[in-house]
Amino acid sequence: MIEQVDQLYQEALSNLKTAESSEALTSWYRNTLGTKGNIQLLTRQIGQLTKEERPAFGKRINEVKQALQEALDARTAEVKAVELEAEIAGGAIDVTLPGRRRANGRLHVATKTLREIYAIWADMGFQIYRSRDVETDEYNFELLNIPQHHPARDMWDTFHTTTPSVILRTHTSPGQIHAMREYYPEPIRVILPGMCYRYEQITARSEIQFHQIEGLAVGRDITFTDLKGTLTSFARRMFGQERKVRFRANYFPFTEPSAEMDVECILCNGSGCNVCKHTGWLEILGCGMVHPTVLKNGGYDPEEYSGFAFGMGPERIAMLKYGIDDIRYFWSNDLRFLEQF
Ligand code: FA5
Repeated sequence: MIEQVDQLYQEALSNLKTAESSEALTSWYRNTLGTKGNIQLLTRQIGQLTKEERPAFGKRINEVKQALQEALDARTAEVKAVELEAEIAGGAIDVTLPGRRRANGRLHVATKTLREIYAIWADMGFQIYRSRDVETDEYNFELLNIPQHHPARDMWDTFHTTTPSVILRTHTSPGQIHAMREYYPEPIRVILPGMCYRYEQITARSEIQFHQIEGLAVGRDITFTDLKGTLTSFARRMFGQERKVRFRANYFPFTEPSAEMDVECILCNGSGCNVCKHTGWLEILGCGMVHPTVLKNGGYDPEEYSGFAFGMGPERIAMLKYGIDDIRYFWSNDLRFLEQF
């Protein structure tokens, strides 16, 4: 069988000399040294030899494999050099072709909107207060005047952790309690931005994860007039000085009285369209005077102090501002959407 090895070796060497392209070398390798090549097939026949014949056969096969590999390397270098020369001689490079533009990164539309909102509130003297995403039931509900049995809990279903009473916050409002407990007895003007989580059906208007920006002002003699003036000023800075706003009575357990604020529809200027459902108004936030129980839970005496709070959804605001018709675009990572902002 050693003669067969030698014969294969000679044949392979002479075939190699006739291979004149990279493709021909690849196919030579496949037929000779590859896993289904001739040398490999012959190696598998070692089982037919006697125990005494096997070492000499194995040794010769290994020598031949090594020699063929070296011959292949040398031939590859020759062929590559010829191919390169042919390529250079074959055609000049067209340096007038325009280059490919490098794709620039940019801020996500949600981040842009958040920063725009931060800037307006900073201008009005509100500082950013960061609060946690993972909350206890006590902060997310109870201290905000929503006890265990309260039906208002149905408005905010959430995700629970394996630790009892530890949940993902459904709104940024628990940050009000953290801020009050930290700042008492100082007056407070803060905004509390961050992610919120709700266990609810995903639709064109609702996600299970979205940003909110909460606002809180606490001090002496703060009235509903302050709330209206401050929020109106915010809306005009955000949507244009001529923009009309209105307040509608609403219910939140942690504010009393409570309201929702609408701005005149940005798309139809109040004349009625599909986006505003032909009302001429768009809801942008919930607000109200901080409930005495919540003030007390934050450490402030409601006889001496009062305050207002509000909560808005920046993604919904961006949807209105840029005419985005589906909130699911925000987190689907589609560059065709993201590159528009
Ligand atoms: C609240 O979450 C109250 N904590 C707001 C508040 C704060 C009222 C302080 C009074 C005082 P609401 O559930 O309406 O309220 O949510 C507030 C805003 O969050 C909505 O106006 C909307 O813009 C946004 N939002 C609520 N749910 C979703 C959702 N599933 N997807 C996207 N945005 C949402």
